[in-house]
Amino acid sequence: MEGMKLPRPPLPVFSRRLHDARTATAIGRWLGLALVVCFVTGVISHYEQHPPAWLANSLPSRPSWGYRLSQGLHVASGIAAVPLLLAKLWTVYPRLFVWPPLRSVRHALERLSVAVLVATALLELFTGLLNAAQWYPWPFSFVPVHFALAWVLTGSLLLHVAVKAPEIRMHWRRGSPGTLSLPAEDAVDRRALLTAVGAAVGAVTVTTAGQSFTPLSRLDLLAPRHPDHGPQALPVNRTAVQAGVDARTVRDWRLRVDGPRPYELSLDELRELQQREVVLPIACVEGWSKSAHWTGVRIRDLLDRAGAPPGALIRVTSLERHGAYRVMVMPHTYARDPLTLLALRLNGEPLSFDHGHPARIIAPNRPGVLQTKWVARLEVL
Ligand SMILES: Nc1nc2c(c(=O)[nH]1)N[C@H]1C(S)=C(S)[C@@H](COP(=O)(O)O)O[C@H]1N2
Ligand SMILES: [Mo]
Repeated sequence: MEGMKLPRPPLPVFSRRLHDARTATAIGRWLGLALVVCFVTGVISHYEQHPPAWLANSLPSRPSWGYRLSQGLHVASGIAAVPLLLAKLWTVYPRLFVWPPLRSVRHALERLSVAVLVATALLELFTGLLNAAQWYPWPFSFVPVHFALAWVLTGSLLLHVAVKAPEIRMHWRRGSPGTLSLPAEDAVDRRALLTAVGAAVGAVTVTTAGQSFTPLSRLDLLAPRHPDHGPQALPVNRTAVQAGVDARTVRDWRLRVDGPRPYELSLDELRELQQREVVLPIACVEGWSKSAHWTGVRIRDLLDRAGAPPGALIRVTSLERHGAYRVMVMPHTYARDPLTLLALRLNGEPLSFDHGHPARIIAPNRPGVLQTKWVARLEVL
């Protein structure tokens, strides 16, 4: 492009203050950390819900709080990334106006990769936030798009860090070689900016983390869910009315267990079997979690009675007619775990319709979407 001197249009002019590499690096490393935590926990969540064939019957059922922790971190790191991303974009946006806009092929590729990085980061955080609010105002299906964008985002982030490695190294710490040439009087402003960004991250975290981290539930002001709000002290995602389940639908309800020795049981017969009590959380993929006391029959006991082989994969079907979570497949690791119940009671009362009356699944270390409500049938596959 040598010799092609374009006249500079009247673009805005920026003084260097805080639009510099030191500020970008200081914010960028926290943003990078948040995005990496978000990516790793997101991949964990995705493979728990859609395991590849080799994992399908061997996902671990312990620790029982594992999914709650990983999904809590996923949503918290995603929320924390929002103010970090905004601050980072503010710091670097003058580069949008560099002149000439493309200096070389390398420069063009670098700008293109930054454009992809910024676009996917904004889209990923935005769709994730709206998902946590259970609002899906777009024509595409959330899960595959959010998952695919996560890989594009992570790939372009790695590329960006690789391209910028020399600059990052120069500005990593106060006193790094690159920071020595910066005007000393800017350091005060930079510290003020970083403190403000830190305060913003702290504020959004503290006012939302309570949706899954119950010690903070009283500060849970901004999260779309409050862990204490709901029938039987537990939130509800899909209500019985939404699922089309009511007293009429369950009047002749019997649990059907299909295996080498198939059988059926009424609710009264289920209540006569040995009851167990467990304390396990519902950990919703949309970001809220809450522990509860569940009473019911061990899935393992029901399967033994049907003559199921110990390593069998189990299919659970809800009496709900439609809905993405009507059918669930359970690896033997969960089906054989003594904590996994067909629950009949919740927090000392019979299950309400909204929580899955007459019977629902509760298993350790599983996403909420797989804790099937209104169970009608267990099948040994
Ligand atoms: N049959 C059926 N079971 C279901 C669902 C559903 O839509 N249909 N929603 C799931 C989701 S997304 C969650 S988070 C939990 C919530 O359980 P709760 O409403 O008892 O808190 O139920 C799960 N079980
Ligand atoms: Mo959920």
